[in-house]
Amino acid sequence: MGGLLEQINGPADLRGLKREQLQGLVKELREYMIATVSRTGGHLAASLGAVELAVALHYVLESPRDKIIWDVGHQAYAHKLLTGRRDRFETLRRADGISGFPRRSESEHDAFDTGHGSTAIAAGLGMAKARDLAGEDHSVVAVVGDGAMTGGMAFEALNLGGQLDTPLIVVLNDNQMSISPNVGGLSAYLSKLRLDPHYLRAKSDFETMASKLPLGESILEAVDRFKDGIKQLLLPGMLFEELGFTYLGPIDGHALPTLIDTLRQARSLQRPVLIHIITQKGRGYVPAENDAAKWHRTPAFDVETGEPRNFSVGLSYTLVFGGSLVALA
Ligand SMILES: Cc1ncc(C[n+]2csc(CCOP(=O)(O)OP(=O)(O)O)c2C)c(N)n1
Repeated sequence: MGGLLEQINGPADLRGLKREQLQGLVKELREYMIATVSRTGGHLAASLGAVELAVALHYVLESPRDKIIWDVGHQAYAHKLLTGRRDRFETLRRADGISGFPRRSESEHDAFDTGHGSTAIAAGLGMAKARDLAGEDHSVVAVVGDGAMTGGMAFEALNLGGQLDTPLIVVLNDNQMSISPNVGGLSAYLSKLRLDPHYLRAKSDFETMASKLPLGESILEAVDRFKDGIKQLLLPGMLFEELGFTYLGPIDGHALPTLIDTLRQARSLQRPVLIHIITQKGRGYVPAENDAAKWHRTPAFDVETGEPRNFSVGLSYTLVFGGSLVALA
């Protein structure tokens, strides 16, 4: 381990670092994660892709006052390492060890117990509403993958969240993968946002132009009609905007300064915001970058070759559970 990670025993230590130190911390986190998971096995690829995000979130927010909810929770290893579980990380997914997913019983920084996908926005919405009722003002952030975003509960929560109009930040972590490559209409829509630079240029051109037009009544009406007519075609993120979220993005989810600035901007808006970040699943470990589906969840492996380690781990929970179900059937 290098010099930075061993100084981080909680998010407050991270916030004490200078901005220019964060990139070094990101590197150490990836190395630590790869070395440990090579012995324990676990969900490596998704967590490797969310290292900068975890660092940026804990740099900008003040957990546990602010709430961070990781959808599924399999991408939260960096979050675990930054929130006082570095020394116990070696016990990952073992009996009496730390869980592979966020657990409130494990840390005050785990805002919600996860495992099942597509729940984070709904949970975040509940926490945001509870905050409002209690007269508090902390931030609530739900991190959702593009795979989990296709689940019905995620859409139900977006549908309500935009209308409640209370501060809630959704980070859409778009790595183009579910366990395997993502499919379907939402996936195609996100690709369009990602790949077509015209969307981005059109958005800023339109905003500049609209702000320069003279403010006569008829012109304003015309602008409104014009906006309604073309915004569906031109402005990025209109699906989310129409649901009531301010859409920020797409941004590079591995560019720490952009992530930090965008999170601060989102928080200052004090309303429902969706930040669309583009990340690479498996980032920083070449075998996982090359085959993210295989590395979604890995057994213990040899770091040099990427080959599974050849030792018996005995019966798995899944094997026993599946076998019992079959026997009962
Ligand atoms: C309700 C539910 N269905 C299926 C799963 C199995 N599962 C775990 S991770 C995952 C992929 C999630 O993809 P995404 O949200 O894009 O996250 P990524 O792994 O790409 O970071 C799935 C389907 C689950 N955890 N919960």
